[in-house]
Amino acid sequence: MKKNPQTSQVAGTDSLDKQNINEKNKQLDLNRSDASEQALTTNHGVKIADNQNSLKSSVRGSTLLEDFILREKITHFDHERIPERIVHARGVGAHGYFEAYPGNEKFTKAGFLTNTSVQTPIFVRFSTVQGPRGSADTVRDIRGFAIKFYTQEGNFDLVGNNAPVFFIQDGIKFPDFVHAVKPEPHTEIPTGASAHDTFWDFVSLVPESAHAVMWAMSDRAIPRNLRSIQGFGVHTFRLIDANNKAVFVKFHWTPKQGCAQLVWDEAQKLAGKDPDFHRRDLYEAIEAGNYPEWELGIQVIAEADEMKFDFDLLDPTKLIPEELVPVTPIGKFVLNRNIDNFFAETEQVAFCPGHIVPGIDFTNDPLLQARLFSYTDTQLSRLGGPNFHQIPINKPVCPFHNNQRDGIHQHTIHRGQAAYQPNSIDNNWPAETPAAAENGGFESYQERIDGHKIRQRSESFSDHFSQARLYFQSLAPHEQKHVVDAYVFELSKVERVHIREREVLEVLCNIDLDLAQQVADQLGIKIPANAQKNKQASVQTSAKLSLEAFNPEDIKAKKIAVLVHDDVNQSNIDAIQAWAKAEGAVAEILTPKPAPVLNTDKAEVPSDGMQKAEPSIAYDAVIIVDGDNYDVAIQDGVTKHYLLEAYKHLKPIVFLGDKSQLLDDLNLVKDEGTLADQDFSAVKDHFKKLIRLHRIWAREAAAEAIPA
Ligand code: HDE
Repeated sequence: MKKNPQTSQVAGTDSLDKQNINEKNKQLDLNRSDASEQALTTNHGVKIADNQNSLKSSVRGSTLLEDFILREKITHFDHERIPERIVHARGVGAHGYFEAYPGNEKFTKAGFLTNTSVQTPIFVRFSTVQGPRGSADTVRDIRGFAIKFYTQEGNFDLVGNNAPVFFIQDGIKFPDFVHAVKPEPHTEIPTGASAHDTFWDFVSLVPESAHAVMWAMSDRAIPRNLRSIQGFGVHTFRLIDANNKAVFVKFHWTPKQGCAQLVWDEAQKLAGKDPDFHRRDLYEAIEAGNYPEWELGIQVIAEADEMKFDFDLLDPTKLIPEELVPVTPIGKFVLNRNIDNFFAETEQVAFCPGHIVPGIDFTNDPLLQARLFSYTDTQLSRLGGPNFHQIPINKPVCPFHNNQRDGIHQHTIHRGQAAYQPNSIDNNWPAETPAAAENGGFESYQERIDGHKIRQRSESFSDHFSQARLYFQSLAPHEQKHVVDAYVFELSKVERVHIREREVLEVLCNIDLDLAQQVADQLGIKIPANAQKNKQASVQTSAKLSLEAFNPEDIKAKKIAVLVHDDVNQSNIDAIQAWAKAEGAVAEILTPKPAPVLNTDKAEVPSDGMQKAEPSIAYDAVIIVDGDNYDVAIQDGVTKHYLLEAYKHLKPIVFLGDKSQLLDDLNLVKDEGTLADQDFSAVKDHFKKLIRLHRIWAREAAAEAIPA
């Protein structure tokens, strides 16, 4: 993963005003330390003559306490770790920019959403929820998708997930939910998995979790890479225009790259063979100039329509079907620069849903309300004190001044005698800004509140099952099958039979009897004849809930494994490489050993990696190239396993020339995704279409016969 110096600069920003981006870069530059050609010193600037030996009383004598160089080095090392995030500990980040589309003034006065001539710098952090910092990327889990917008009016943090709904309705249940899903306290098992008793105990007792659990059991929770996930703000927010008129909104972000998922066997294998699979993919795509891009959109609901749905807008376990309220695109964002240092940027970035700017406001969603407190509070212990906003990755690009002073790790040297307000010594500076739109002072939306103090859940939050069914019924048949498989897999890991039964009989039966029956049959659970069907949602299916609605237009950055052996046909290799280059895809020549192979003219074909070390699970499609070498290929267990595994994982495979015989010799059932021809050029268009569609779903039954 060598860094390309060209892409470490911001690219793709030519057309627009770069002022904002440059400001953030300048700010980060001030804090970057590049030590090449610099002397090694202590933290206080003393040049070090010997960094290999501590100071001793004689060559074989005891170490001296006076060795301030040794003590400083060891002391710093002893304190290198900070607490990892309680949830979302495993993450990966990148820099980029946001551009607003024209016409958003009708919704909001927020400058970064209305000024189309500015590129607003952003930092994005993707994460899994359950696993610790060192856990695997490809586990079954919801993905966090947090965006920090460094706007001219302050930082706006949109801290979302790749599912539009959450597991609980009220923040007071969050510690319970997290304790249940995290590794169990007596063993600290399992890492990066929800397939264990405490998770299923909790969710089977808390039916409001039914909808989000369905998302977690679906293919959404095993994304192929992070470039191909959607993002959702989950809660309903408010946008406020220049006349202080408010609308309700749900935020959506949709990948231009399309959506794509792993198959479960592949996800599990990747967790072992390349636990950094998603991290590596994002880094390499950005280094190669394949900048991932998302469109930011909103579902807009007029204040007068707040009560018109058969669910409550304040309930975070509900989505708004796009058939009822379409998504209006309001801008796009691009990730185009990798981090320089994981700790300084990705680990120290501090998001908070409470970071909003004029033109955006909260609603009374009780989950959101608890989040507003939690995130800043957690940074006090993670980042060690109240000045974490001064850490370069968290610092706003706009000026910020107030009378907050001192505290651990204060970096600013505040000038002046008056650190209070009102003051006459400094003319009352820093001064308040009146709230009118043209001035820019923040003003909370003046929502009318009239009620009794009460600990109670609104009756309008009480339907927990109809949207879970809406989601299940909106999935394509292969996606539904994966949901069934996921419930069976997870519940098979639950040791207590009563928990399995409760989930099937009291949750799944209420969602969809057909789903419940399929899971029950495999677990050996009997469903009583009088099992209830729950009420249906007003919308029965919603097209944009299936991943099938998000196929990409092209095959940019898709990875193709090209299997070769000695005496390979060079002309097909040339055709493959020219085609991949033209399509922006990545074709890698994989050889039996790291050394080059020879083509039929005895010229060397360089290796991009060896088949044993670059498994099929890391690629989107496979080609095996022809040559005078069938006997070698059919004897090569690694190559045979490669093809069988790619077939099992439903990938398009091209068998060139003599290699078409492998289809019979490996007992593979021919289908739309097994292409055989003499000439790569003859199959390339069909191959491209299959890669774009990502998997050969029709092969699933045949693939079950292939050993994992
Ligand atoms: Fe979080 N969440 N959360 N969460 N969350 C954290 O903040 C919390 C919730 C989400 O990349 C923590 O800095 C509470 C919903 C993301 O740094 C913590 C509640 C959604 C990230 C916290 C929720 C999220 C976090 C852990 C219920 C989707 C990673 C460390 C009231 C809309 C951000 C930290 C990053 C992180 C609390 C519910 C998304 C403990 C109390 C709903 C993407 O403060």
